[in-house]
Amino acid sequence: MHTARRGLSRRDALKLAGAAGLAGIITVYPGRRVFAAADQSLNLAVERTRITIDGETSSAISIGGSIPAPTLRWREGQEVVIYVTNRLDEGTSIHWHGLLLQGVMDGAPGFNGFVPIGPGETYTYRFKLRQAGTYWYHSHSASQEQEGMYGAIVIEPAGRDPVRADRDYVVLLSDHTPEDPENVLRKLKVSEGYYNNNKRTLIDFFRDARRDGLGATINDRLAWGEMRMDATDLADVTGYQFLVNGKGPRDNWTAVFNPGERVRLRIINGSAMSIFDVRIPGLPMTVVSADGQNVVPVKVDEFRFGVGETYDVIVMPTEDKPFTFFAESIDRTGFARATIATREGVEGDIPERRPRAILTMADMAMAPGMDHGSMAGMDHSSMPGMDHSAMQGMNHGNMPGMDHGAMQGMDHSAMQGMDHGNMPGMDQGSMPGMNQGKAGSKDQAVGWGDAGTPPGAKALSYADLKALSKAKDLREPSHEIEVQLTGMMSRYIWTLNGEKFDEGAPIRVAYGDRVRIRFVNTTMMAHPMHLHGMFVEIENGQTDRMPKKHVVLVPPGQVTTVQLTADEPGEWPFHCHLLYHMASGMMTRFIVEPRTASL
Ligand SMILES: [Cu+2]
Repeated sequence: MHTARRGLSRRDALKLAGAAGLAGIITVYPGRRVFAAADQSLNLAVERTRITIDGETSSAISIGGSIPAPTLRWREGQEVVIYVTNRLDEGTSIHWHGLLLQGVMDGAPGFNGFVPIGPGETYTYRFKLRQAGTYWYHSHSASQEQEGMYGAIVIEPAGRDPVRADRDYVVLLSDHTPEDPENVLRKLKVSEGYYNNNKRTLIDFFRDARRDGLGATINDRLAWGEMRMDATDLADVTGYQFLVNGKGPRDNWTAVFNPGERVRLRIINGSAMSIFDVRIPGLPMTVVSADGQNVVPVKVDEFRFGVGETYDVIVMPTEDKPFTFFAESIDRTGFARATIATREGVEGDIPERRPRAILTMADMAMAPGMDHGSMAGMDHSSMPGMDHSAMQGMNHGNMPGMDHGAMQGMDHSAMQGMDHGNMPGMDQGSMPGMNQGKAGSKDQAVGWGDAGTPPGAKALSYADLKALSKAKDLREPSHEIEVQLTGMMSRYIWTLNGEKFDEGAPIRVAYGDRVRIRFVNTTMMAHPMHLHGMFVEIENGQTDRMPKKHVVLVPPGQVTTVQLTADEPGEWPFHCHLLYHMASGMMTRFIVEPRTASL
């Protein structure tokens, strides 16, 4: 078992599962704990603790004594029993993210009759595992997830695993703030820009231009400031430490391999608020599973990783050298890092950091049928047919006092109609970093879609995901449910269809219905939309093999459609998985009513 200290080879995992026999409930966290209970049960205590990341210690909450919580290794078909004891002085809960189960076992307070587990109480979860794959579990109470309450779930298939691997590692990404999460939310509500240090210089430019009397010739409704949203708010909380399996970049979690082995990485985004761009320079990743569901293998160099999503990838390092697993948060305030090497204690190069993507008006103009009326503070009349010609009359020759230095990173792609040829006297040479609209330029990434992927490199797109097996329900959806992702960033209110949680009507479908859900993102942020209890299938052109997912990352200003067979009765949480968005109201009830109820 030379590999067991840090990771668990597939063979070892199977051996352990075998040793447990019918009981079969195994929890393993590399290097920390292995328990195999003979009585098919497992005890997990929730308690306050301290966590030390890269030498810095702060407050946290653990499940089962560690952060992340112990990896639960189970087998499809087993019935598992988990006793969760709350040693906090507040209510808690554990939600089994992505698992198909009875509503009350889903662990979301206020849904399906589940009530918070009170201080000192023990709650017994019991459910049969009806699926295989990579999932995770986390608190669904207050902001406890942000404080460390998350762990991985690995369910081995009952039959043969179509994915072959010599090594099997969980790579759980998370974000940790040394600050009290309740404080974070309070500050966000006071001022949405509190954590946004990357103020965009285009705003300054327009402001200055107005101050200098040029405003009359500029359609100032173009300025982002008018939208009461900050164009750089790809993420709205920063100051995070980004972790891999609980370790900061300096502590450097390491996965060990022998050259030539197939290494399976079960990558989970267990962050509260952080969307990442993930890559392993020099090591292509073959995506074999998304959100726990097998897909036709697709080879990529990188992928954008929404909160709550999971991807299993296979890597096959043949050289005896360290590779760096690198996950940059999309606001580029930091990164999570780990190492894949033939031994502990070595490290690979830290790749060059990429520029932050700047959202453009093009991002906002993408959404057909977008309800512009719901975009608070924005002058919608100027949006759909944005009149760039209004800028052509701008007399650039009269801009002697214009501070070109302030134009670094200015996004000209939003000004495509602007005739640069009419700008005599404008010293283009003094505008470093200026991007004349070439998306993907090295200097400045433009638009949500641009992760700064270098030419020739392949970034995963949802369109690439194709389910390994054919869908069971091929009916056309009988009706469509529109879910607008809405918000008022100036007051840090995030909503669905313009209404805060439990202010609007829940979504109701009948058991057995086949429906389409149409997500219309009217905001400037991406929202990873998560449905409990069921998988949705993304309408990505894969006809009878649409990928099944439990989290769908809906880009800013865009529309994403999914289909769903409502085959799990209950009252399921349906929410944005960005923790503070959910906490501020971006959640609803998705009710699957038994047929009898409608008679
Ligand atoms: Cu959100």
